[in-house]
Amino acid sequence: MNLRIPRIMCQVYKSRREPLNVKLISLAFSVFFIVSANAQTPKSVVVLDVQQNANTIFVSPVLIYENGNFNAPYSTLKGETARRRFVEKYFSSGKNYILIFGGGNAGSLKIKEGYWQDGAYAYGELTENEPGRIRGQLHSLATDYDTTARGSAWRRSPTADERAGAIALAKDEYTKHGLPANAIEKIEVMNLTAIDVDGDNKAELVGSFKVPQPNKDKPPHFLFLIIDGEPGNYHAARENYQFNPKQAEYPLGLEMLSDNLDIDGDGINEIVTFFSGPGFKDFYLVYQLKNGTWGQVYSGAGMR
Ligand SMILES: [Ca+2]
Ligand SMILES: [Ca+2]
Repeated sequence: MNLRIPRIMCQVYKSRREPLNVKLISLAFSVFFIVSANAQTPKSVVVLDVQQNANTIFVSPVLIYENGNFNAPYSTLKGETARRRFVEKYFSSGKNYILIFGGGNAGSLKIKEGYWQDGAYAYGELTENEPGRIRGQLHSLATDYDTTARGSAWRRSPTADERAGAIALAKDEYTKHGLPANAIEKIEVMNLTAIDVDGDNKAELVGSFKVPQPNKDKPPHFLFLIIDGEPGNYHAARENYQFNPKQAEYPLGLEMLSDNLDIDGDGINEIVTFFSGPGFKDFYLVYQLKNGTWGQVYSGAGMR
């Protein structure tokens, strides 16, 4: 209760000193809001990252999609206020979200408690049909945008052929980056997941690879790939090669799949990935397929 009083006071204070041009801008936004409410694409979608460690469900904000733009969930320039308002709006106890696993509806996520004091995050509860699917290093997503009408939704481990083809492609990419063959032979698959971003029931692959340096205490060469095509005829539809030789404290550069989700409602799922940073701060990227090319449409620092 005591948190609400200053917020209301703040709003009253703000409205008293609003100049005319601010009122005109807000009127323009109101008109736009009415128009866009009739469009097929959602006007505002929140996307959350979901992890499970033991019985703890940890939720953190990835982005808000609004009026065609992928935006940070809140401004970090406005200090605690913006962060607190985000948590009060989206992480209030009892709020429900649609859990996304494999690009589609996988049950629901209920917020147990949200925190803004030292970051924006929440703990939650899953009421999914198959609990335990997001255990271990896997992440999933949650959203307030109803995805039940979507086509095929699945996410699986690769077949032996898919795995062999993906590793062969990753080795080729490492060769292009100048790594010697004897180093590339030490390649490790950190994660390789088959998903279906376009609903044609044919798999696309998302892979995270590592080639260690001879001295294992030194930072490895990381490679993230979105892979298109058929086993034996794969190509890298998107690549992120990361080698940070001076970095020593944590594995900065390992980019992993969170999940895929059609955020903008155009029928093709965007791919959401995360980098783990220090202090459990994650950094998120979103890739979108447009005109046959996977472009990066969003990057956001962990909102902690
Ligand atoms: Ca597909
Ligand atoms: Ca889309």
